[in-house]
This record gives sequence, structure tokens and C-alpha cells, in this order.
Amino acid sequence: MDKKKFYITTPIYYVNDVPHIGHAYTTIAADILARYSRLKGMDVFFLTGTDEHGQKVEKAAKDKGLTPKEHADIMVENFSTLWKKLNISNDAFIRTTDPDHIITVKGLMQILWESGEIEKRQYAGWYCTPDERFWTEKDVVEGNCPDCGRPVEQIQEENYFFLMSKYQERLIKYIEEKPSYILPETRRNEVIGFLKNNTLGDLCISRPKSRLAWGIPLPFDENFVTYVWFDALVNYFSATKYLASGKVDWWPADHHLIGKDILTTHAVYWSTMLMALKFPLPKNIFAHGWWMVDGKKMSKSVGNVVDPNEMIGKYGVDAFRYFLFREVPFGLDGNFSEDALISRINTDLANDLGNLLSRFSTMAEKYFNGAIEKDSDISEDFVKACINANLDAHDSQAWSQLHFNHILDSIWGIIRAANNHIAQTEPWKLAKNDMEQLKRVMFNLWNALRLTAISLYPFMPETAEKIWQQLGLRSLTDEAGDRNISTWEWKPGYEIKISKGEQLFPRIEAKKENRTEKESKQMITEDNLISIEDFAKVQLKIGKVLQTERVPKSNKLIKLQVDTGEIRQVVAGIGQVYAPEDLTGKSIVVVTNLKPAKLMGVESQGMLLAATDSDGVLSILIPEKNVKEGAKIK
Ligand code: ME8
Repeated sequence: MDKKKFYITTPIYYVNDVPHIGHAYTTIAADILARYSRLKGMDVFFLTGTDEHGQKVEKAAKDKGLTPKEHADIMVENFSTLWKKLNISNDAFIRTTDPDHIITVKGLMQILWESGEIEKRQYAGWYCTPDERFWTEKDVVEGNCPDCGRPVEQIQEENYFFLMSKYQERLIKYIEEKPSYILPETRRNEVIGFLKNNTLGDLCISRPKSRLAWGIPLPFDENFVTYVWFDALVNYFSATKYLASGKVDWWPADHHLIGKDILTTHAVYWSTMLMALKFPLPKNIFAHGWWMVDGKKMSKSVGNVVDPNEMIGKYGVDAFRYFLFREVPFGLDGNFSEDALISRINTDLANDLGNLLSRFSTMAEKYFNGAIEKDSDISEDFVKACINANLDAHDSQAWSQLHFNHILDSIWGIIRAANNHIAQTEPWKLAKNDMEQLKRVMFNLWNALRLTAISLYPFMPETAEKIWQQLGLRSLTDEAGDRNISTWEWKPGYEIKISKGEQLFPRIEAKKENRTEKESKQMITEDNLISIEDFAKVQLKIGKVLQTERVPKSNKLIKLQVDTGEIRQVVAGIGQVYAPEDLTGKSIVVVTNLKPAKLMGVESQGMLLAATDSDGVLSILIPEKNVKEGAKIK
């Protein structure tokens, strides 16, 4: 029998900026679903990628003095490197500059053109350049974009329009008839409300080349390029044609995971495009909520953007992955704080899970020399509680509705039951007078931990493997298939030998109370010393210089593209001493957590360290040995 297929996507992210926790969030969510589906024995195609055309990317490249493709080639690395660090198990990575994607976009455009779904019209409207969107007179708020608040400009030009308006009624009917097409329900209601209370216009799907050159040319008119959203949305389909295994027809997707910011483009533009193409619609579009910091939107100018690389470096991949999905129900907005993350690590991960495993393995080694024998009584309350919690963790409704925090809570149901069981049975007492009962307790605890590891795997793959190994089992993914996800009495066909390993999650000391800025300054002036905490605030890393060039009209400034584990642009005032070409390939020291600043209009995302002596000799700092880029300086 053919395996059941499961196709999941993330948005393709703009390469105009580096990834932050929001991008990580959607991608980890997709990874959780992909891993779970593989565990259940399905054939999975998990797609992510980057959106590389359009005005935003063109502008970001121009600011850096690069061509859009050069810029995209550098920036795409930030995403692929981060996905590796986060253990993202994507099967494919699409870039909209891939030649095969471009061919598909042109092909679909041509079909729509020939079938009369596209029309050329004279158009006058208000245009928001940063958002690349036209607005009508009534949308505009005091001359500003209703979405981003920036000024709009009046534009009059000829353009091509996709006749989206004629699909309005059909789309309403479709969404009403398919309750799980758009989730969560609040978002579904929003879309229905919008469609019922507004007249859907036609969608401008071209940009004149004279205004925007960086896009896919229309196949039927070379003077225009394709609107970036039309190009981007097609990725979900085009990838199935050239990035997936040839035997399976992957379209339609099971889930498009997106943030709530891009719901309209998916629920309305993409759905109607597919209707016009006579293609099936995806089975589900899930729009999750927004991560904020102190109740505010993350933004570079406010300086509150959370860098996932930093969080992984400080707390580990799995703690970060766990926190994002345990703390806030998937679908709602959440507030990110390191204190909340530390608290989850100390309570859920160190106290509940880590302690359970270490107590179990210590006892197994102490009382049975690591050997666990099969001996269970499935009528015991403890076993029943574990079986029920495990069933909840694999509840198909919870998984299809993406109730990740409920699922995690159910897994913690097993962990809590196991900890209670230890407290109630007091194995250290049984060791003195009832070894038979102790054997049973240990086997049951082993089973509870085994099911915990399987259930946790999609969320925390490294931790699950570590638990599995300490439990004396072989490869989790090989052995855990659908059959063993919920079987209590399962036992492998080889001898189990427990081997106590490292603590999964050492506790993190609570942060010392934050000194106010004024107090810190006072300290420095009073005795000219800073505390180790103050020094620890400065993040220093080794960076490898990839590309260099002078900042135009400056004899002092050099612009460097530096790999510090992620690619960043650094502008340094060393141009009177160093020629740009002298720096390429060198390892340097970079301050990586400085707020970005503009020097002569060019953005610098960090600072390189250099020393100047009293004679005015300037030297950049270079490590004495070969150390990898991204190495931390402590
Ligand atoms: O919109 N909280 O790309 P993008 C949660 N290229 N998720 C967030 C977030 C936050 N604060 N910020 C971003 C684009 N995201 C288009 C998509 S798809 C055909 C084209 C996540 O780089 C969330 O998934 O602006 C959001 O929808 C996406 O990043 C936007 O990424």
C-alpha cells in the first residue's frame, strides 16, 4: 500500500533582512509537524525557502551596493545556517530566483492570460512603496498607508490585473463549507467577515519594468515584471514540480503555515489564483499569532529584535524550541522574555523532565546494574494515567488543529505521573524489602520515559534521542514508528541496559537583578571597574571577512560582509590604513550585539575591534590561531 503523503510549507522569507524569532517560530512549527508525520510513517515533503524578488529586496541590495542576486546569495545563508542550527528537517529549500520556479511562474501566468483571467488596464491609485501595495482612496489614512503608516504616493500607469473579483462568492462558499480551510477559527471568521463586508477588487499582478526591474518578466509582455506576491505564492506549487521526489504528486499541501500578517494574501489571493487555474486548494492555511517584546512589535529601530542564534547559543536549541510552543497557544500572540524562558527551563525541563530521567537512571544502575526486565501490571493507576496522557499527546484532532501547547501539556502528564509514582512507591524503601515490586516500578518508569521520548521527538529531537539512548534503546526514528507510539508493553528484541548520561537541562541561575543604566554608569566612574555581568553584555565573536568595498565618497569607511555564524554587514573607519582587498579572507573580532547604526547612509550591524596606540598606529585584532567563524570571545 502507498504511504500516506503529507506536504507542509512555511512562508518563503524575504532576504532583505536577517531571520528573527518570528521566522524561527513558523519554521519550527512546520518542523514539528513534519517530524511527527514521519514518525507516524507518512511520506513527508517539508518545504521552506526565500522570497527574493520585488522592491524590498531590490532596495536592500542597493543600500549595500550589491546586485539583488548577489545580495540574495549572501542573505540566504543566514536562513539556511539558522535552519541547520535549529535542526529543521526540511526536504527542500526553494529560492524564487531558481530557474525552474521562474519557468513555472511564467507558465501559470500564460495559462491565466490565455484563459482570459488577466486583463490590461489603465490604473490610478495610491501606492505604498515599502509594502508594494496599491490602496484605494478610502483605504488611505491621512495620506499614509493603512498597514504600515508610511506615506503613499499617487501613481498612474498601465498594468495587468488578475480578475480576482469574480471569485468572491465562490471563495466565501468554499470557506464556509470547509471549516478547517482557514484556522484558527478567529482568523477564519476574520476572512469571511472581510469578504462579506467588502467588494473584492481585481489584483494588480504586474509592475512596469521602468519602476521595478527585479522580478520575473511577464511571458506576454516583456515591459512588465510579475508582482512579487504572485511570484512568491506560486512557490508552493512550483517546488512540487522540481524539488520533490518525482513519484508522488504532492499538490495540494496539507498545511500552509503562515503568520497572521500574510493571511489575506494566502486566503484570498492564493485561493482565487488556484480557483482560476482550476487547481485544488490547499487543505489548510494556518495563521499563527505574533511574537512581541514587552507588548511591542519587534523592530530594528526600537532595537528589540530577538536573534534566535543568540537564544540557541545561550539556552540550547531544544529549550528554545520547547519554550516557543509551550508558552503560548499556537494562533495567539505572545510576549517573548528571557525570564519566562529561564523559568520554563528550570521548572519543566530541569525539575520535571531532567530530574525524572536522572533519578530513574541512577536507581537503575544502583539497584539493577542498569538492567531492566519486562514486568508490568497495566491495571495500575499509574500505568493507566500514562496511557491516557500518551493518547492525548497523540490525539489526531489536537494535531490537525495544531494545538501544540495542549500536546506538550499531555506529554507533561506522563512526566508528572512518573514523578508522582516515584514519590508514592518510594523505590529506595522497596530496594530494602520488595525487589519484585521494585522491578515492576522500574519497568513502568522506563516505559513512561520511552513514551515521553517518542512524544517529545517532534518538539525536541536532540533531547528525545538523548533520553532514548540513556534508556538503552537504539535509534528513536528507526524503532519508534506508528506501531510503538502508543504501545505500553513494547519491548525491543534485545537486552536493555540503562546508562546514566549527562543532566539534560542543568538549572540556570536566576539573573542578578538588572542594575539600572544610571547605577552602572556610577559604578564605572566611581572606581573605573565594571562587573563581569556588565562585560558579559557585550557579545564578541570571530568573523570571517567575505567581501569588502569602500563606502562611496568616504576615504575612511570600508563596508565588510562578515560571517560571524550569520552574515552581517559591518562598516569600519579603517580605510586610511587598510585597503579593502587586504581584509578579505581575514578573521577579525566583531561586536555582534550592537544596535544597528547608519554610517554615511550605510547600515552597520556590528563593530570590528581595532587598537590604536599613542603614535597613531592602527591595527585590527586578529586571533592568534585558526578559530572558526562564529566562535565566541569570552
Ligand atoms: O511576508 N511573530 O516574508 P517575511 C511571529 N515573503 N511570526 C513572525 C513574526 C513575529 N513577530 N515576524 C515574522 C513575507 N514572522 C513574504 C512571504 S509567502 C508566499 C511570502 C513570520 O520575511 C511569520 O510566519 O516578512 C510571517 O508570516 C513571516 O515570518 C513573514 O516573513
